[in-house]
Amino acid sequence: MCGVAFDFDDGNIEIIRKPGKVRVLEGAIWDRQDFDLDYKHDVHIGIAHTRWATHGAPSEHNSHPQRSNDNNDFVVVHNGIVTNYKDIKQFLIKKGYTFESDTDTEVIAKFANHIYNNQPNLKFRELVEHVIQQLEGAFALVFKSKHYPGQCVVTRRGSPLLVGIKTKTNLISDHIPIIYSSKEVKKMPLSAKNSLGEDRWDLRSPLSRQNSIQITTTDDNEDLHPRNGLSTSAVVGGKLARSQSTTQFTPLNDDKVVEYLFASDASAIIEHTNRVIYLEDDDVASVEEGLLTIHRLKRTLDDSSLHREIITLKLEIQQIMKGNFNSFMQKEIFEQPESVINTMRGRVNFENEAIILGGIKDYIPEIKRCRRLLLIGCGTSYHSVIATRQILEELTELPVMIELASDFLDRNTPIFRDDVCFFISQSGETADTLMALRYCKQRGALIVGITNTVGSSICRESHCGVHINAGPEIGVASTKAYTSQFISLVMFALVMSEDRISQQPRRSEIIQGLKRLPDQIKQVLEQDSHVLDIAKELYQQKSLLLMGRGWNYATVLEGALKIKELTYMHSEGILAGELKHGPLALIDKQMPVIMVVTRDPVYVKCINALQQVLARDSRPIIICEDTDTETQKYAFRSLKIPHTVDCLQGILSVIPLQLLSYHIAVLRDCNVDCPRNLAKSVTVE
Ligand code: UD2
Ligand code: MG
Repeated sequence: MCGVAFDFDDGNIEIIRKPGKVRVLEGAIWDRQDFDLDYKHDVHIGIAHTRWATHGAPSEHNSHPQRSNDNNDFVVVHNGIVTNYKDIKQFLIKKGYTFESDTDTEVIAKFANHIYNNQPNLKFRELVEHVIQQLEGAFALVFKSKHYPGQCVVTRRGSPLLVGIKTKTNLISDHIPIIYSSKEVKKMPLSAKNSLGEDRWDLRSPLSRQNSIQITTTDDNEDLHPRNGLSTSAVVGGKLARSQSTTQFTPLNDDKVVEYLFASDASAIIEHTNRVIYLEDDDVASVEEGLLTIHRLKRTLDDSSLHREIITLKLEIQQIMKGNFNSFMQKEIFEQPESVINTMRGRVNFENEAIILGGIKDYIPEIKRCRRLLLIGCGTSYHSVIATRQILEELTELPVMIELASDFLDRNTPIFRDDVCFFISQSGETADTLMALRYCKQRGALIVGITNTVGSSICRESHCGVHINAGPEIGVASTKAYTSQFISLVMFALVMSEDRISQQPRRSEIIQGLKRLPDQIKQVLEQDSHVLDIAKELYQQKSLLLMGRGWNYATVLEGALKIKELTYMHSEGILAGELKHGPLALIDKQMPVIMVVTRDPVYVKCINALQQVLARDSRPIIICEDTDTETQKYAFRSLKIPHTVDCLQGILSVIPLQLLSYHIAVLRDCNVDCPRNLAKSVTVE
């Protein structure tokens, strides 16, 4: 989905949007006869957006820029998610506003308009400050308004945003001071009326006075933010105004044309300029009369720097798209501390330990009455259901069947009206899974989707579902989608057990475990160089066996799949309990074995299997808990992971295997992002 908004020569703002690819949008722009693309503006502001659908189906109305009204008084593009948009929407609906999209972003544009109607004297930047005081969640925003011609205001919180500066000449300064407002903009409760019956937004407070601070200190060097391919951008171009204050920089000579480019990611602007400023949370940057200023509402204790540095990027586009990573897969593995947060964002409340899955909330009573749960997927998605089956059984107290979609169809499995069937697919287009979905739907079962792609076939054809919100996954081998599917299913189990008093301690333990996960994932990722060392010892092998049981069985299956698909090496995930029934015959001194042993109820059984392997002279690589020195003694090499709640341990134990498969693939010279014979979304049977 994509769209642009730009200044029309009559002073209005024109918006063109398309649900499809950028190419389609470009075609639509050229096709328009009613405006002159060669018209020369002194100052021009255009804003544009491309994104994955996250709110509602892909359509023109759900594309950005979103607007305040038919006149396009305020237009905005947004990356991120506003978690309290429903409250704001409710407030605005009471005020008589009507909505045309399913997005969270539309409330931002409408809210800006609402504030403007009450306080037309505010500066554009101040108005935006009022808006963001009400927003919860994550955002990078670019605003443009008919009421503030030639101006553009941008801001961020939690989502990346940078300013590119393009001039023909050198800049005098290599930083921009931050201007702190002395006046606080207070967050108001979102009730339509206060006790006097007046509009609470009718603040009519005097304009906030500027307090500019111009002491400079050294700033922390900002690293490039690896991002997920979304891009928001705005281009502001124009002549620099004569009045120059010390808070702005100016090009050195007469050629005073400067262009500002706001974007979520350097890859969006690198072809125009390599000079950028990375904005920080709650920075509000605005361009007015060709001058860029950066404001913050108030100075807090953590505001160590008084300016934002202008950085010169030295990277190629490809490199920037992948951040500092060599491939998308590697980038996606390292994104997991953030992607798991995105999966939980707005859903898990760690304070009161409540979970809300908005997409299935209304169906929970029906699901609770079902006679069994079926979870159906292929490949990695199937492994996510193996990983969570036990916690689902424990917390739902329902029979849980798990199925590979193709096999499920082959068997013509009986399905009943009181079955609840889950379909798990990253792309939402997996052909086998989709056909299994249709098969179950025909038989009257309730259909629940777990997908990463809004508007996908599975999403559309399911009765309800959960978007895992892991962000686009480009590498063919799934990594962050797996951990996010895993968490989504755990969240579902938690929702199902919400009112069982006996399960409260268990739920509480899991929710606290979820809270620690992002940091623990970071700790596992820190082992990367150690994993590389192990990969160097393994990459010339023909075969690799992985063993585990209980909570870690899914991990060894998923690890083996990653190794197969990326390195073309034979690899097998073996249930440690099955060892004596065949696989033990494979074990000797030469056969590389990886075992996952964590301290959970099957620990002793795992140690047992380990002993049998050791008795055949094997030199196992063991993935175990960092504090478990006992098990480490048996290991030829060990990969240490932090301890977490049993049902979440698989999220931490799979990551070393993702890294291992990645490194082995690189060492074997395989194309990591596009393994041979495989496609990202398998849309054929
Ligand atoms: C919604 C918004 C989210 C955020 C949040 C705030 C969307 C897509 N999501 O998230 O961005 O604003 O509300 O509370 O607008 N669905 C299916 N099949 C699937 C997956 C989802 O039918 O495979 C349906 C689901 O039943 C729901 C809708 O799609 O009606 C959105 O699902 P979600 O998981 O994104 O919902 P939620 O409430 O977490
Ligand atoms: Mg649906």
